[in-house]
Amino acid sequence: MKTRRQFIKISAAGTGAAAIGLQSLKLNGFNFLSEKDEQNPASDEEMTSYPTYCEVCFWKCAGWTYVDKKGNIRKIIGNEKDPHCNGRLCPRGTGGVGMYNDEDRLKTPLIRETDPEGHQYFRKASWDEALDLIAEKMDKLRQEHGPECLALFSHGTGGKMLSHLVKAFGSPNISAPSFAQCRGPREVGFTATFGEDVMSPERTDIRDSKCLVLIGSHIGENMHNGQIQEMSAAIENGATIITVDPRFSTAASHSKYWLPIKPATDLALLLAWIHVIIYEDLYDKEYVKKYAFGFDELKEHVKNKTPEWAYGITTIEPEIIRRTAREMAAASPRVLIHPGRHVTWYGDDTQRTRAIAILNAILGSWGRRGGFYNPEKVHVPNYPHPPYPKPKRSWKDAYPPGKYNLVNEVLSTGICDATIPNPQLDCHLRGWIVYGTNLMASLPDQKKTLEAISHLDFLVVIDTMPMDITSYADIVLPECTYLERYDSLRTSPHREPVIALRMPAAKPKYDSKPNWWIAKQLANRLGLQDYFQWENIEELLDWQLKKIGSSLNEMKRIGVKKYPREYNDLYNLENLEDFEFNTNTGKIELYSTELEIEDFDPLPNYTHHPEPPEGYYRLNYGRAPMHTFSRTTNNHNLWDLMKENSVWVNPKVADLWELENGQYIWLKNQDGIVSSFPIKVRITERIRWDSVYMVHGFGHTDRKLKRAYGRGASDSELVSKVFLDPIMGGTGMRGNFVTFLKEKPANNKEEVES
Ligand SMILES: Nc1nc2c(c(=O)[nH]1)N[C@H]1C(S)=C(S)[C@@H](COP(=O)(O)OP(=O)(O)OC[C@H]3O[C@@H](n4cnc5c(=O)[nH]c(N)nc54)[C@H](O)[C@@H]3O)O[C@H]1N2
Ligand SMILES: Nc1nc2c(c(=O)[nH]1)N[C@H]1C(S)=C(S)[C@@H](COP(=O)(O)OP(=O)(O)OC[C@H]3O[C@@H](n4cnc5c(=O)[nH]c(N)nc54)[C@H](O)[C@@H]3O)O[C@H]1N2
Ligand code: SF4
Ligand SMILES: [Mo]
Repeated sequence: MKTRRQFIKISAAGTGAAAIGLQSLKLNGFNFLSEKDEQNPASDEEMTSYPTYCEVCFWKCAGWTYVDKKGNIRKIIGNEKDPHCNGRLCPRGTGGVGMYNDEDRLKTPLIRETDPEGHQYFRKASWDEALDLIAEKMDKLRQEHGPECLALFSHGTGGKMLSHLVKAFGSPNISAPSFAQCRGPREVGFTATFGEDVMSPERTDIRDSKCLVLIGSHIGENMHNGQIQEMSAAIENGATIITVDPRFSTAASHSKYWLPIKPATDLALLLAWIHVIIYEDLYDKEYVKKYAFGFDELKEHVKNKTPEWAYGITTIEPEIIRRTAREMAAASPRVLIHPGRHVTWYGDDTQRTRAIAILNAILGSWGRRGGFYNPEKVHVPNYPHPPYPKPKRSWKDAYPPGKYNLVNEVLSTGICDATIPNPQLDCHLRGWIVYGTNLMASLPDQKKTLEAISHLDFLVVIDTMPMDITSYADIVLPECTYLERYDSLRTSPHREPVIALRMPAAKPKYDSKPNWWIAKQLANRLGLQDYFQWENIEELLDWQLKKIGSSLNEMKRIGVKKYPREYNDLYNLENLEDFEFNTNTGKIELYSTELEIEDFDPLPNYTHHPEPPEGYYRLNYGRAPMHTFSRTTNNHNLWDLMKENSVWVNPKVADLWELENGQYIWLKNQDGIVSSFPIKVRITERIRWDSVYMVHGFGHTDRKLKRAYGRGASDSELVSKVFLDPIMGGTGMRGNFVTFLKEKPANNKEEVES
């Protein structure tokens, strides 16, 4: 591997920013935070509020940013009209101000330079200089290799403008880690069954559900706002919660049944549930008769998948499997087996989510109240522009023809594959723009990501913070935070079609700029100005809003606007209306013809996954309520609430290894990779003896993140082994195993700063 690009640490200056007092309040058992600004008692009347929607995670709750007379952002509160949040933000949304006043932010454009001794460093540059250089590199790539050799990684709202630029440039290679590293298998599995995907926010009618089954989904730690509020409402209304999780999660503690399943065996449980529901005659016969295809094949398929069979695999007792199946059937059709969100676990994830979809189908929950509702969104017209050029090649050329036919988004890991030169390919990707995604934390197998990076002609990173990925960039562009900019309208699907506006509450700090300006500036330099014919984003937004009966002025006043449903009923199958599903048979495919055509199992089968070797434990990871991935660990408001992660260890295991609570240890995985930093031991019964657990997003390697650097360990660096989903290329990441090191190993890469 070439080592041309040295890891450069971005320097930061500045002093500490004023802390905002955060006060915890309990909402139906889940911790929410309300903000209490103790330093400045300014009342709401003395402040001006501006509409926004949150960018701390991808639930995008709409809210109001309050600014005092001196222009300081004082607080963010939820917008009552918004169905994503109903007026309440989660701790991260409230603490979002910390993203704005983080003194470690990127402050100016940076360009990589090499001194005469070969030492590489970043030099501050003007915007003109940085944009000229990027345009020059993009143009060279276009001339010499074709525009398809460019890739964009983007996660977050601002990526839309960059995507528009990259499509205009002529490349189809636009990807987010939220597909192949997150919800991809679910979308492919549900589409194969119902002809439609689950979407974000999920179309789950949790609030009206009488029985909610969570398989892994750790709602409560996974803080997707609307879901938590709805789950609290369902619990208050007496819904039965069944949680399947090897760990005693927050959701498990609110459940009637907790099934502490042996990791990696959920498909056996799902097949046994389907068996019980069919063979005890508990399924929704009318619904299945009217809508489903392949019931007889399914019945035959699960004939021997008895609870006794599943017990041997899952360790869940047959009686519990039967009882929970009957609970679901008793609630049918107001039952919801949640499809999950981060579902890239073991590589058979599309088949596992297929089994979830099938279970929902035979219980008649799709299109019914308390099951899956039928979402709608507002269609906002695009500002007129010439058609995009038709790309001649794509990332898929890195694979044999026909591979991943069922994939309708771009695989992030596929971009890496298509960047590493391959003799069978006439072109490989040579330039990356990375917008709002910290690839070192979000992609598994860091060695492969680094290899791909080493083959690039150029790497541009657009971020707000000096993160792990910025250190590998040739050019770094500092974006202003979501509180300092306009963005595209939020048009996510929901029960009622709804739009939300984000507008700046303050001027961009330092020399940072918004994504739309960056995209337009690059377009001007690349001869693509016809794709950006508006002067500024206000003009674009006002034009779009007027086309849908609103205006920028109106939206500045109200922030959120709801529209009537246009196309279909919310519960479109409630009364067993005629309906043609978007599948080959026009039916809900219990037996998938689409998978059969592609030579995959048309009905899901249980497959056994590797077990940890002697002395190793399965590395399990997840979320903490007060952090989002790797993006919030340096946010002083949220850092105050949780400064580092810990590794959860079962007391039996702790005894065996003579580990003590609070002791710092290093983790080593099956490939000999040792965590860069030590992590604190947390001894708890809440984790099984065969696994350990840690919160994702910690263990930052850039010293300029003054709070986050070296705090806790990174699960991402220990996920070196990937179990690829053969159907859609998702990266199963839960088949990694770790052991404990009490001493810092010699030659460990990083040291902890005190
Ligand atoms: N606070 C906060 N909330 C977030 C996010 C965040 O960063 N911070 N991110 C958001 C995003 S993008 C996503 S995708 C979601 C992710 O949230 P989820 O979709 O809920 O996450 P998962 O990773 O699927 O689930 C983690 C749970 O799976 C359990 N688990 C591990 N192995 C197994 C197994 O083999 N079987 C079963 N049944 N369970 C297992 C773990 O113990 C853990 O409790 O969270 C969202 N919400
Ligand atoms: N090992 C492991 N890998 C995972 C997961 C896991 O739990 N464990 N989770 C997976 C899941 S579910 C998902 S969805 C993905 C998430 O993957 P990512 O979306 O890549 O998540 P982050 O690590 O938070 O990276 C976000 C980056 O965006 C930057 N950023 C924040 N706001 C802005 C902004 O306004 N503008 C710009 N330009 N940049 C901004 C942040 O500083 C940070 O560098 O990761 C996946 N990968
Ligand atoms: S759930 Fe929390 S972090 Fe996510 S968008 Fe809503 S308020 Fe922001
Ligand atoms: Mo995700």
